[in-house]
Amino acid sequence: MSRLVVVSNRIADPRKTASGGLAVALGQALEATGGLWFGWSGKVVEGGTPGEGELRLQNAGKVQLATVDLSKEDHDSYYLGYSNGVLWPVFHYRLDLADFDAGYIGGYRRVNQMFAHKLKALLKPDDIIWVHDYHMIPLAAELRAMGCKQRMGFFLHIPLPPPLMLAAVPEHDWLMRSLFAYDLVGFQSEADVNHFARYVGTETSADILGEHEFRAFGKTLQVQSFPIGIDVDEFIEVGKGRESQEMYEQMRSEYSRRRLLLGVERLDYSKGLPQRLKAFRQLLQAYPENMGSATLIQIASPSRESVDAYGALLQELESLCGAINGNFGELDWMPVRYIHRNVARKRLPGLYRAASVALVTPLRDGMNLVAKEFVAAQDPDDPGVLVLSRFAGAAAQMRDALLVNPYDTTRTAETMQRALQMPLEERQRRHKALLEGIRKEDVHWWRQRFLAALAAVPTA
Ligand code: ADQ
Repeated sequence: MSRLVVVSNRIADPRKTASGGLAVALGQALEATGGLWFGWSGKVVEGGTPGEGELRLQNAGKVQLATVDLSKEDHDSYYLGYSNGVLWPVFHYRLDLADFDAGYIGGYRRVNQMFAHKLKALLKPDDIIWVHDYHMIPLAAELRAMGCKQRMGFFLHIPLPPPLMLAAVPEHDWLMRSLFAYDLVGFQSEADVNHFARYVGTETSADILGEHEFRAFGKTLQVQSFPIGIDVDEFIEVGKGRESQEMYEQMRSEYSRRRLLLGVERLDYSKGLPQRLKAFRQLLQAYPENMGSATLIQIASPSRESVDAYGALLQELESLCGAINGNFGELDWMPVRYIHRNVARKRLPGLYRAASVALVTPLRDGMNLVAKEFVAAQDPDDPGVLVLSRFAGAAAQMRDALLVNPYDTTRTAETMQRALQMPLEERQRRHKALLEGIRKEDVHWWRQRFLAALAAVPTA
């Protein structure tokens, strides 16, 4: 069996449960082949030389972890600048938030070249290489330029925007061309695959050989959707643990006379937090029976705070929460509890289970795993209701959620009310269908489908 090599910007030790479902799933695949996981160490070296970083190797059971440090300059241009200041906003349809600084691309190329160079020294001829996400789009092209012939696949965790919007990235030609260095490219949804097909159909001279097969730049490429899932059984197990049970009991006793609505995410403008708070305010205004009862717990963990657009969002959120609590709160009831922190993964299922309603309302999201975790954490006899944005990749699979347009705050408020009032029988029916779906298409299904498709690609 060929060795699996996973490459991603951040890596995780697959033996630590705190790492989450994706790390567990990739860890299992890596362990099966005695694999290698390569990425940035998370360390930024002040005064380090751009394009250089120390490589460290470490064994985690059968898996080898290889990490590289980044110089401050590389971190600023590759990570904060190009990846999170250009690609992230544009790929989430937020051209207004992109920072088209012409200096960033140099760092992005330089770091990808450095990663390719360091990785090449560790590769064996029959390795299978699986590269993840927008930080590393040109990695295969760099490896190929150095003579690497291995099978290479790429998975994009975030959406691919329509061609017109993609073309807002100054280097769109180069980026899309560099995807053709892979043998297989995977996206989260069919919508993303369609955007890719339309882009190569209009902006390149590619031959469309089939629904999933394209030929351009002397290379044939397979493109398919592989919607990512969670490890449902593992998450249910975490939910049975002491920390999760304690969290559940604590929330239930603290909010015994209230109805809980819950949002959990990284603090990111793609997640639709201000729109959600405005919809919640409308819920209180339009349905006054919720006064003194409905409580929104919004957990938003700190993320990328040195990117400008995130600072503005933080301020907007704090001011909205303050205004809602000031206008509607009582001595014994605060409508919004906004917590700018991480919740330990071991406690998360208990928190989900204590909520009557989950608000998963991103403006745009590749998939959104919180929606799936919420479903997995519910008590099937008395489940909570999932309100889900139609702009999350997850909406294509989770049709039994209550789907909303998060920009339409009036109807989102109506839907929140519907969720709060949903009869038990309907909640059970919807939850059962959702749980079946996330079980069938879980993270192992996702990984196996991707790796099987990659192994099946005919290579020259
Ligand atoms: P993210 O944008 O990070 O991921 P998501 O899919 O929701 O979004 O995954 C977040 C994970 O982090 C979940 O497992 C969640 O439990 C955890 N998490 C988030 N906020 C937390 C908090 N405050 N405290 C504790 N845990 C928290 C990107 C893409 C998504 C895509 C995933 C996977 O943006 O669209 O679904 O990758 O492909």
